[in-house]
Amino acid sequence: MNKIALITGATAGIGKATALLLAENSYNVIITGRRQELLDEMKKEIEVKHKRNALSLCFDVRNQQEVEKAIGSIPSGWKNIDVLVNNAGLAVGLNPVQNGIIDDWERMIDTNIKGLLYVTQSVLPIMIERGKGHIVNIGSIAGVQVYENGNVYCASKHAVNALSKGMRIDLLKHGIKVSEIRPGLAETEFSIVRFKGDKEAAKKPYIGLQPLSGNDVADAVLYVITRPKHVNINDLEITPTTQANSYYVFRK
Ligand code: NDP
Ligand code: 8X3
Repeated sequence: MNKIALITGATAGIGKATALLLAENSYNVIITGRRQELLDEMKKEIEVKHKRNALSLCFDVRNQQEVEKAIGSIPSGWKNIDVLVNNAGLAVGLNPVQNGIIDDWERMIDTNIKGLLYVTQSVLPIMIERGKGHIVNIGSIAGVQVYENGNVYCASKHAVNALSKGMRIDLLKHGIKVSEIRPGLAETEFSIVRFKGDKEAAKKPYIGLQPLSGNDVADAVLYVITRPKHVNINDLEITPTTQANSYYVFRK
């Protein structure tokens, strides 16, 4: 029996790379995001190229009712979710807190914290009933460090860090593993979203270095979920070789 993995935010970047890598490694994948056309393309690619099954669910993780409806609609053959990758997330804006835009704050808090909670709570009854499962939260180095103008994004990823620890404790007795992966600079659509479509500004964080790719982080997800049953990777931090942390980056 092939295992089933549900990946949120599978239409781009880390989530897309993860869904494709897991499909390549014999997982049947449930792919989610808000862009239906991209989900359709992904589903086709997974089925044709990787010869794996894919189920796509189009919903906004910020809307609790939509989340519940989408997860509730999963057909019986797909219900036994082995792995949940809570990846959907974003940074919007990079302003000092005094100039912060309320809508940006709400988008980050609602997506990165509340969305992760809504999806987790919808999937958990299935894992609890089976007495097994693995939740992988995509945090960030911004979840353990704070940098100038990163205020609310960093706070949201600090919340992911705290939630990962809290979930791990609460789910111990249910045999459910919880891991957090904290990437550093990864070149995806992340920066384009953070700079609201300004492609020039979006390139700047990656100048003079080789950032991580979505595939590099996907590889870490695959490692974490393929450890033996009695082993859990609690935290895995992954940065480009030329990045030590949020403050020290060596650029040529
Ligand atoms: P991308 O912008 O490339 O991908 C983000 C994904 O999240 C998209 O598939 C998007 O899908 C989905 N998404 C965003 N908002 C929502 C929403 N409200 N409902 C459903 N899906 C949503 O960024 P990354 O791949 O880089 O980011 C993935 C995760 O990695 C995020 O949690 C991010 O914080 C984290 N991260 C990224 C780093 C980086 O440097 N890139 C470093 C550290 C952590 P759609 O638009 O179709 O809804
Ligand atoms: C994304 C990495 O350094 O832009 O979480 O916060 S960073």
